[in-house]
Amino acid sequence: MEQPDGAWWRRSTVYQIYPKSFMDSDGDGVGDLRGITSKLDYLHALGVDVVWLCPVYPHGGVDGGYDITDYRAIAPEFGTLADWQELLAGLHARGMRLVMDLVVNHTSDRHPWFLEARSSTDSPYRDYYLWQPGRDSGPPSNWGSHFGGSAWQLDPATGESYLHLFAPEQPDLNWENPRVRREVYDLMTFWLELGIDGFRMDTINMLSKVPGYPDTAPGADYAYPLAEEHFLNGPRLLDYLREMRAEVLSRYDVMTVGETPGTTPEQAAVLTDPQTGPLDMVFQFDHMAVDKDTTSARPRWTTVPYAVPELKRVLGRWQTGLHGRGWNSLYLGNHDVPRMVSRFGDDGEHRAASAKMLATLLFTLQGTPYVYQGDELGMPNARFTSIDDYRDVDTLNLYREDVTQGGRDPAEVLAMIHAKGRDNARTPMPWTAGEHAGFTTGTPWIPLNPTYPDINAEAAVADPDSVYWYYRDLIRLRREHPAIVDGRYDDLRPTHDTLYAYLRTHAQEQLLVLLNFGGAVLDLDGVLELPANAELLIGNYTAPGEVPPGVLQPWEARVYVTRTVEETGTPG
Ligand code: TEU
Repeated sequence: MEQPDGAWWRRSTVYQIYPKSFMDSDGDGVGDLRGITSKLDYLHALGVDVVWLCPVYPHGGVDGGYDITDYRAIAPEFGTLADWQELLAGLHARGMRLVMDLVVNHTSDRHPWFLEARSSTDSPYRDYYLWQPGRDSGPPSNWGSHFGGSAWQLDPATGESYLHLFAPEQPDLNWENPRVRREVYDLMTFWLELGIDGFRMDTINMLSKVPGYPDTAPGADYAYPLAEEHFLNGPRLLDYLREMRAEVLSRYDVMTVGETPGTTPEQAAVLTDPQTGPLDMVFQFDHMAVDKDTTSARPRWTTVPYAVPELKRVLGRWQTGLHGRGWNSLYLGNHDVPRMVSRFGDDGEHRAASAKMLATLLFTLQGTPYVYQGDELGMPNARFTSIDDYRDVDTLNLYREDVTQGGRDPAEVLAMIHAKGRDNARTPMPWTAGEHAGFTTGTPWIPLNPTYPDINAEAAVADPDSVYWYYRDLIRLRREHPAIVDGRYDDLRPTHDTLYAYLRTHAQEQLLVLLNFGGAVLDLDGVLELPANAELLIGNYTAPGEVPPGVLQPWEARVYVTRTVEETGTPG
C-alpha cells in the first residue's frame, strides 16, 4: 500500500503513444507494435522513462481502440502478443517502462459479455451492464452521452435500455456487480504478470453512478445534457478503487494514473494520498477549460481566447493543493485535445519559441510530465479543410448533428473542429520529409499533418536549435534538480496578464521560472527584479550567459537557479 516518497514515477517523464499513428511496419497504413519497437532508440535518446500505450486490444472500431472486445489480446492490425512482448523487452532493455491503457468503465457492444447480456434478461451476464426500463415512452433519464444524443440505448429485443456514457457501441459496465470487478482485477493481473509497469485508467472516476439515474438540469438547447454530477466521483468510487488497490495493485511496484474529469484538488488529494490513496496520480481537466465558453450549452466545442491569469490560477490551485498531499500529472496535450502549441501558444511566426516556452511550463511544475507524441516536435493542429479527412467519431457526430441534420454553416462547424477536434493530434507521426512522412509505405489511415515536410523528427534531430533538443534538455534537467520534482511552488505575479513567474523552492536550491505568454516584448522593469545571483539554467532564446536580462522576447522562457534560499513565504 505504501508509496515511498522516492517513488520512481515522481521522477519520471512519460511519453504517450497513439499506436495507430506512431509507426507502421507492414505497409497497411496503420501504426503497429513492431513499428513502435523500431523507434525505441528515438524514445531512448529523447530521454523519456515511461511509455504509455493507448489501447492496442481488439476493439469494435468505433472509438480509436477505446471500445474493447477482448482485454487479453492484441488487435491484429497492431500485431501479436509476441510483438507486444518484444516491445516490452525492448523498453526494459533500455531502462524504460511500459504503462498500458485500462478501459473498464465500458466495453465494446461486441464484447462477448455484452453479446451474452443483451441476448436475454435472464442471461448470467445481464447484470454486467446497466439496464433500465424506459420512462413515458422515452429513455430512463435525460442523461446525455459524451458523443452527443441520449446516454441510453433502447434494446428492442428486451424492451430495456442500457447506459452508455460514450458511444452507443460502448455500453457501461455495472461496477456494483462483484463479478464485474473480479473480471477487471483478473485482467489487470494478466498484464501485470506479463511484466507491465502500470496502468493509465480511462475515465476511471465514472465507475460509480448515482442510484436511480436522476435527471439532470436540462441544457439550454440540448435535450440530453451531460449529467456529470450523477456519474463523476460517484458514491462508491473510492470503495471500488480501494478494493482494486488491495486486490491487485498493492502486489506490484507499478504506477497508476487515473483519468478524472471534473475532479477538484481536494478530491484528487484523497485519490492520490501517498499512504491511503488508491491511485498514484490523476489527470485533472481544469486547465483544459480555460479556453471554453462556459456559458454555452455545449462548452466542449467552443473556443474563446484564454486569460493567462486564469491559467495561472487553475494550475496554481493544483500545485499548492497537492503539494505534500498527493501527486499531479502534467499535460498540455493528448489524443483527445488539440495540439498544445496551437491551443496555448502561437503556431505561426512563434511556433518553435512558444512550443519551447510551453514545454518549460510542462517540465518545471510539480508532478509527472506527459509528452504526447509529436509535441516534442512542436506539431501544430492538422486543420483538415474537408470533413472527409476526419475519422474521429466525436468530430463526425458533431458535423452530422450540426451540419447534416441541423443545417448549420459547414464553415462555422469546421472552424470549431479546427480549434478543438481530436483528429488534430491523431495524425501520423512525421518521421521524415519523405513519402508519407516515413510513417508508412502504404496509404495512411488518416491524412498527414500538412506541415510534415518542415516539421518532422529527422529535421528536428538534425537541428540543435529545434524543439526536440529543447525537450531533451528539459527532461535531463528535471532529473538533475530536486527543486523541480519536490520543490514548493509560489506564483510571483498571479495577476499579470502575460508574465508567468514562479519559484520552485527546495532545501538548498531555488529555481525561478519566467515565461512570456505572448508575442510582445515584455519589459521586466517595475514588474519583477531578477535576484543578483540568478544563474540561467535554460532558456529558449539564447545560450546561458547571453540573455539581455531586463526584457523577455516573444514567448521567451527562462529558468534561473538561485542557490540562496529565502525561506520567507512568497518572496518578491
Ligand atoms: O476520454 C474521456 C473524456 O472524458 C474526454 O476527454 C472525451 O474524450 C471527450 O469528452 C470527448 O471528446 C477517454 C479517452 O481518452 C477517449 O479517447 C475516449 O474516447 C473516451 O475516454 C471513451 O473511452
